[in-house]
Amino acid sequence: QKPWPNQQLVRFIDRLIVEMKYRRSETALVLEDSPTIRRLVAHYLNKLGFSVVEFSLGVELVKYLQGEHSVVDLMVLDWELPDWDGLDLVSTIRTKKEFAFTPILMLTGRNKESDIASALRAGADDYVTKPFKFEELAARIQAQMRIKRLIDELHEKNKLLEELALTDSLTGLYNRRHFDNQMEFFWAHHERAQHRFSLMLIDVDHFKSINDTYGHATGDEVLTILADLLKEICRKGDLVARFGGEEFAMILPETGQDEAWIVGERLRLAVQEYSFAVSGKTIAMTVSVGVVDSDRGEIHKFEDMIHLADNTLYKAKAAGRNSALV
Ligand code: GH3
Ligand code: MG
Ligand code: MG
Ligand code: MG
Ligand code: MG
Repeated sequence: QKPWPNQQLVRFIDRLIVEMKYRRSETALVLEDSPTIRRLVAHYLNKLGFSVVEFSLGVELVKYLQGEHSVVDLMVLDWELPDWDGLDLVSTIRTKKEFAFTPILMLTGRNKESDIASALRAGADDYVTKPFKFEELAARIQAQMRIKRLIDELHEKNKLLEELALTDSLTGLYNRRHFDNQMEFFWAHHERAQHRFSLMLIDVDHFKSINDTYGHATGDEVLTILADLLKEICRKGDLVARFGGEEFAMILPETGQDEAWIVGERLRLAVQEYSFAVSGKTIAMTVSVGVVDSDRGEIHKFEDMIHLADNTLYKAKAAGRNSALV
């Protein structure tokens, strides 16, 4: 029914697709200096559905882990290696945040109880002694992967929730909460390092009459289209938010108010020229814009800046609307 896709839903689906792709090709790393055992383990892991990367030296594995796009789902590590002590290697891997919960299984000829305990203390999740039975190795790996997949899922959901908490549900723009946080951040940065920035407030002219004429649902869709237009017009690095109702805000980093005004004027003209097409009707509307920059003397906290921009916007309204003022 809606001509404009719900951006949040689109993002959610994109992410699920990424997750499914990722699910299909779980990667296991095998570090083992004996070629015979390494190949055997790699063969078994393949049978379990992993794509396997093999290493015979600790340095090779560490180099791989430092690589940019290394997604690792499981590591099977030998203890005794030509170049590295397996326990030390495990502790080293665990210090890296992205591998804090990656399942690590030690596969080693050492089978004293004290060895097992120290391996687990160093950060290994499980321990299998050589010679090993495939059945046991497979069962232990599956137990680790159950936890690993749950952790990944929780991470994924958490990221999504964090993103939703910043997002306005109607337009997909940043919401007021995130806008306020960003304003505070930019203001602090300005005070500390004299980084100038501008704030622009945008309010739809006579929006009430659009609601009255076409209905609230159409009004909602007009706001969504306007939000997309704002995102299109702003520059890379600018932050666009829904300030409230039919009001929007834009933060323009490293931008003085004259330059910001040019953006505001361009925006005002673009809205004026635009035909908002909703369910077969084309609706025309205009916006008023108030611009202020952080160098203005009367600003002592970020709220002052919002207040000033709001005053300027009010003047633009009083001057007859469809205008951008500094
Ligand atoms: P002006 O700003 O030019 O002074 O007039 P206006 O009619 O735009 O201003 P006013 O502040 O009186 O009304 C704003 C209207 O915007 C009233 C409110 O119902 C409507 N509005 C606010 N939020 C939403 C929304 O999320 N969806 C819809 N459809 N309307 C909204
Ligand atoms: Mg060895
Ligand atoms: Mg308003
Ligand atoms: Mg108003
Ligand atoms: Mg208005």
